[in-house]
This record gives sequence, structure tokens and C-alpha cells, in this order.
Amino acid sequence: MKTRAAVAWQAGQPLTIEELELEGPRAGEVLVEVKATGICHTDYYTLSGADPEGLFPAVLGHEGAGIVQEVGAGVTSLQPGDHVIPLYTPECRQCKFCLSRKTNLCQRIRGTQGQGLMPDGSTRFSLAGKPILHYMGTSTFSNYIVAPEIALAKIRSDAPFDKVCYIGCGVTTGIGAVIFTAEVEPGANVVVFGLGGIGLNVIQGARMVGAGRIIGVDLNPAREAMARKFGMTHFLNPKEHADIVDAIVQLTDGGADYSFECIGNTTTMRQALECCHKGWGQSVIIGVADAGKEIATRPFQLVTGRVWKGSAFGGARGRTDVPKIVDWYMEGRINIDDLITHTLKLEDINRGFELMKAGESIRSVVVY
Ligand code: NAD
Ligand code: AHE
Ligand code: ZN
Repeated sequence: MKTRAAVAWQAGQPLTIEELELEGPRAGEVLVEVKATGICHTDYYTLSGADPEGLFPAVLGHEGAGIVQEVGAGVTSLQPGDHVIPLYTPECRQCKFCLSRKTNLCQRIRGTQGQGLMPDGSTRFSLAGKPILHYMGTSTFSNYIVAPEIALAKIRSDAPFDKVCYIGCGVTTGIGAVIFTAEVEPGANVVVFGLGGIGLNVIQGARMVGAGRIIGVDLNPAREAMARKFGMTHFLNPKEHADIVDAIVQLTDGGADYSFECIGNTTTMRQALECCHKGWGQSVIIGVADAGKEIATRPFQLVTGRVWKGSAFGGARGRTDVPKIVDWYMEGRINIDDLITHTLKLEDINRGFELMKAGESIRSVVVY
């Protein structure tokens, strides 16, 4: 069949809208009509050329929602008409990682996923006979996609696609990092570096669990009002403080109980660790740093009890947790609507990247 898609031909170049050939689902695979997709900073990161796994030409996008159109042989958990959110972190419930119960990082198809291929090593997208690669196993910048059954979370059918697509990455990553990765307890002081599409969801997660002080750090002063609406109690702009770590330590009586880095900058990763409280403070890295970048700190920071962690997809197990997060949205327990600042047509997808770069959007969503 044919599908309209935004194709990334090479690093740093705008996407172009093409009509691609899409092969149908093979065994264990599902054809999905994508109804809406968010644009995450990680799409921009890969498009920029800074991702060591970035491959071209490819169909980017990993924050979608849609409807199952057809299932391949052996698919048992989904049928045509089901509403789904594609998962870049699948959940097979059979691999060593899933069975460990210690991580959400299902590795069943990670190898081929990172090569832009389906689990059998081939691609379903092509243009004039030339293969076009998948991305993160999702490629939601295409109106139709083929995805493995284990990489689709079935969600309730009354949830609006143009809002719950954001649960496919940003919402789950931010809220999940608080509740699944850090397990923040009521009353804890939380510091969030970067108040974009991820950091604001960390803030909303911190408020949900009853955190004490919720301190936001961002260079963009325009982020303050939105962050306060989501539960931030104090705002710090690093431009206004000679030493941001010291400013946080002063404000928290010795340091943060939990900090979250939601930028992807190795300098702020170090600050996020070093602003943590001696003896117990935990810092969670969410931001994705450019190829070749490394983090550093004095080992004494860890010797004296600070803990450095990372979180992918908020530590969420997609097929289990994503439907619950959709329920939270439908029950009014989380706010997604105010974070979606722009809704675009596929033809205008490059504008979504421009708005992100200019700091004008929180989330742009493309509606097909
Ligand atoms: P975004 O562009 O919406 O937000 C980034 C924010 O950081 C902006 O508000 C910006 O003003 C602020 N910022 C930039 N440099 C800063 C600095 N030096 N000091 C303070 N603030 C600064 O991006 P996003 O979509 O929220 O993504 C944030 C990061 O999280 C990216 O690196 C993205 O790739 C990563 N990410 C990781 C996961 C994961 O599973 N680990 C999931 C999604 C996104
Ligand atoms: N390809 C990059 C790593 C990118 C990365 O860390 N991705 C996150 C999700 S970001 C979503 O917006 C993730 O889930 N990582 C775990 C994984 O297995 O990729 C690189 O640096 O090579
Ligand atoms: Zn993302």
C-alpha cells in the first residue's frame, strides 16, 4: 500500500513529504494507521546528526497513537479497530530483561530496532524500489506503519489521539521517571533541569506524588509560568546565579532529595548530581547527550552518598503501564492538553522543529 510520510534524507536537512510504499504486516506484526504524533527533542537530536545510531534515509517519529488496520500471522493480543500507542521500548514479557523485573528495557528486538529494521532484518518502507529505514521501531511521521505486536500498547477507544499520542514518549518519560525510576516520596525536595516537554511532566509527576519543594531550572524565562501551573514552587534561571548548584543547596537546606536532568547537556548533568543532598540525594539522567559527550564528577560526590541513575521511557513497561496512564488522563488526573501548544499538519512538520529550536513550543503534535 501507499503511505504519506515525512522522510529524513540526511542529517541537518528538513524533512520532505513523500508517498512511500509500505509492505503489509508479516508474522507477529501489525499494520497501524497513525492518527497523530508528537515531535520530541529526540527526533530533533537524531535529525541533527548527533545520534550515533542515527541512520538515513529514515522515517522518524516515536510519539504516536492510532488504529490497528490489519494483523499478521500469529498476532493474538490485537485486532483491527483496536486503538494503540506504538512503543519504542517494547514489552515482550519473555526476554531476560522483562523477566528480571529489574528494568523496563526489553531487549527482544533492540538490535534490529537500532539498525532501522524490522525484527526479521528487513524494512517495510521503500520509495521507487529504494529502502527507507524505520526509526525506534515506531516511525510515527508516517500515516501508516508496520510495528511488532510487542511494541504496541492497546488503549481505550474513547481517548483522543491528538492528546494521548504524547503518552507515547514525553508524558510517560517524565511522570514515569518520578514514580517508577526514582520512586519519589511525599515531602521530598525535587529539582528539575530543563522545563520542556519532558521536564514539565517530571514536575507534574512530582506534584502527583506529593513532593515538597519542586524547583525548576531553565534558561528560558518563558518556561516559568507554565511550570508553576504544573506544580513548580521555585524557579531558577542559571543566568541569574553565579553558582546554580550553590543556589539549589541554599534553597533546599543542603541539597535536593531527587534531581532530574531533562536537557541532554553534560554540564547540567553534573550540576544535577552535585546539587543533591549528601548521604542520599539521587540524580536521574533523562536527557540524551550528543555523540562523544561524557559525564564527569568527583568520585567523592558518590562516596558521600549521592546516587547517579538514568531513566529510559520513565522506567515504564509499555504494554502494562501506558494504558493506565491513558486512564489517568481520561480521569483528569494528569494534564496533557496545556502542554500541547501547537497542532500541525504533516506538510508543516518542519515548522514543529523550528518552534522547538526557538523555545516557542512545549509540544507540537502533527494530526494526519
Ligand atoms: P525540549 O527542547 O522541549 O526542552 C529542553 C528544555 O531545556 C528547554 O526548555 C530549554 O530552554 C532548556 N535548556 C536548554 N539548555 C539549557 C541549559 N543549559 N540550562 C537550563 N535549561 C536549558 O526537550 P524535551 O522534549 O523536553 O527533551 C529533553 C531531553 O530529554 C532531550 O535530550 C531528549 O532527547 C530527552 N528525552 C529522553 C527520554 C528518555 O527516555 N530518556 C525520552 C524523551 C526525551
Ligand atoms: N540512540 C542514542 C540513544 C537515544 C536514547 O537514549 N533514547 C532513549 C529514548 S529517548 C526518547 O525520546 C532510550 O529509550 N534509550 C534506551 C535505548 O535502548 O535506546 C544513542 O546515544 O545511541
Ligand atoms: Zn521522545
